[in-house]
Amino acid sequence: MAKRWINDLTHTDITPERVFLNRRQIIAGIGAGAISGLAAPARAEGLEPNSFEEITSYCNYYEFGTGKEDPARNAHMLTTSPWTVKIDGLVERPGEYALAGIIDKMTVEERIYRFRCVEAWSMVVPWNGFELADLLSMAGVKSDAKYVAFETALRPDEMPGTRFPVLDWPYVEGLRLDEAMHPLTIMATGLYGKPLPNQNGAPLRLVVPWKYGFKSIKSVVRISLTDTQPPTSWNKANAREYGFYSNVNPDVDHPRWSQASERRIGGGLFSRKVPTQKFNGYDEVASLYDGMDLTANF
Ligand SMILES: Nc1nc2c(c(=O)[nH]1)N[C@H]1C(S)=C(S)[C@@H](COP(=O)(O)O)O[C@H]1N2
Ligand SMILES: [Mo]
Repeated sequence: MAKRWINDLTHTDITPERVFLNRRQIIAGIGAGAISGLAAPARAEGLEPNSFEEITSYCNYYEFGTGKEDPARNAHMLTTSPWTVKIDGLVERPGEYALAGIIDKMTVEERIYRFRCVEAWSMVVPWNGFELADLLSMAGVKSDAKYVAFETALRPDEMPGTRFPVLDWPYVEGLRLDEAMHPLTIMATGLYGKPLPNQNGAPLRLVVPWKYGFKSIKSVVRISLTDTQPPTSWNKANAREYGFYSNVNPDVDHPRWSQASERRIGGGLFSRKVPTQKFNGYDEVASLYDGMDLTANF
């Protein structure tokens, strides 16, 4: 069992959306020179979250189209209730788990994470949800399990993007078991204290804040414990560009773009590029990769 991480953020650490907007207007009013000398803080908790509007209007969710604005336009078509998650493979208690029942058993907490996409941009999102470790413990991980495989819903009637072979549907992702059990790995059920908008992966999506955005699979319907490394959608689509690990790493460039810096989405003054931090600044995950060549295992 991974050691439990105690989240010291409380609800009051999350700036209410309205207050935050006002504060940003105030910040925008002061001279740029006054704050331009500040280096970006290491931890997402120290960064100003993106607005609800930014987080929900600039998305990636190819089941609803490949444009960044397509998910906001189309994802309302997805029926998210009732929702069941099949948990199977190397678990003691496999089954179809009703999401409503799962949430009753979990401690829902709000956390702010710096969440990055692969195209060298980033947002800071106040997610709420629960640790994946708690969900896996509920199902009972067998001792021979080594990986966790995830699968998104595939409903061509509700997901117009899946009528085109842009990816090999359904969208799939995977984590090594120790990554999955790490307390920073959560299943998000909401953001800004509201239910998760469909375009952000309602009703249940993975968030792995030290990895590139595509690892954080949306609208999860199946979680399987396996003893072999599961396939992942972007690796299947282009193995040279997308590896299994996909840890945020400024030292390993994507073949088509630098990954040394990132642009914060939105926020005027904050939209300048900032240096990317290894593991997105979450140094506590570094030991998961001790002895591994992260250039080969990108
Ligand atoms: N099922 C599914 N999950 C997905 C994707 C997708 O296309 N389909 N896109 C991924 C990518 S590339 C990113 S950057 C993040 C974006 O999450 P956000 O739109 O909530 O910011 O979702 C990831 N999860
Ligand atoms: Mo992405």
